[in-house]
Amino acid sequence: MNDTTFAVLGTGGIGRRTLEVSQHKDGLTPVAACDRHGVAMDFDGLDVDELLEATEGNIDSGPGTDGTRGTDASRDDDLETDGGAAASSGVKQHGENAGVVASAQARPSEDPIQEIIDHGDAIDAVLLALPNYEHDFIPRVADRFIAGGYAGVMVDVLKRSRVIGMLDERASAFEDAGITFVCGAGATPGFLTGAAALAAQSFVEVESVDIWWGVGLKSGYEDNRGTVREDIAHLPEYDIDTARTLSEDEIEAIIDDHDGVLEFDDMEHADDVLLERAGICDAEDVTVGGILDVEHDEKPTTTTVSVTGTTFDGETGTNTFELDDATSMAANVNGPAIGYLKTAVCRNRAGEYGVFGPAELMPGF
Ligand code: CWL
Repeated sequence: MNDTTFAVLGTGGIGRRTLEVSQHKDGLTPVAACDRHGVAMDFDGLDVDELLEATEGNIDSGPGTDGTRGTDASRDDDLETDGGAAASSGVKQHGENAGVVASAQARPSEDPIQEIIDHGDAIDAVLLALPNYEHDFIPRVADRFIAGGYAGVMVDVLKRSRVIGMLDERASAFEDAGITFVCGAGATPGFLTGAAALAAQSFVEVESVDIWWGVGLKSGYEDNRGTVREDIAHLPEYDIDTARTLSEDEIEAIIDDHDGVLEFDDMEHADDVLLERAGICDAEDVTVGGILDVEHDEKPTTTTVSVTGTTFDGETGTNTFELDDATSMAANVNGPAIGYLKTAVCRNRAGEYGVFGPAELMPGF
């Protein structure tokens, strides 16, 4: 595969770890990274070490710097939920992540996403590592790329089922634009959805797919505040709107109420619609749940995909796929995101455009 240039939108935990993982992969050159304050761009390849070092340590998280959970409310909200269109005030709020502009390679920008779109000819793939507190945020960012004449790959790591339909509505617009869009390409949906598609191959009829994840996030907590907030939105007492407005102190109190261990059942994760659109089972036969432990780095439970079905010769069985407890969420989200990105670039170069899910493509390595 020829060299692939890519950009990362969002430099929170996912954006930064994707840049880091890409350093271990052949043929990938990160050329742009942005957050809501600014953009770093270098078409000879970003200096990822410098960028990570500069952005990793610049968080004025007050009480968080001693390793306890901090109180910086904006830590992982790397782009405003207006699609990046609003001009940032340029004034750093107390406790706010200085973000990408802390890197010597970056400069402030009024509209970082537009700058990336304007250089789209030199960018093979864009990874959307954005918070999805508003369901239409990623679709609206995609609209901007379509409007700006981008013709390449877009990959997101979104979670919610309802967003897939919004992207499907844009399928013909992506096709006309020459965009190959892979949606839900993280761990779940993503890696585990793809694993379910493989596990289903023994069967002619799939009865159920159950995804059960375990995540330990003690040292990774700071990096994953956005993810934790999105997870809280899945608790029965909350929804996406109430979770978005919680202060960091309120999030901390919720976590403390649960002694640091949050269990989630029946999450609205897009694995269901993505397996249905791949023809594997009905969305209603898919469940996603898991346990998040922010007091330990060890996984509280083994991440397992269980696919139950019947074979052509009348047997009923359950195929399982497990992740090792030693593999981190960062490895299991960002590895697959890059794998799907690589495959999507091949598809795009072959002239295949539109919307694809993780159960329809085999990720590259
Ligand atoms: O979708 C995500 O953001 C991650 C998801 C949850 C914590 N919010 C679970 C990720 C599963 C990773 C499984 C593993 O590393 O074993």
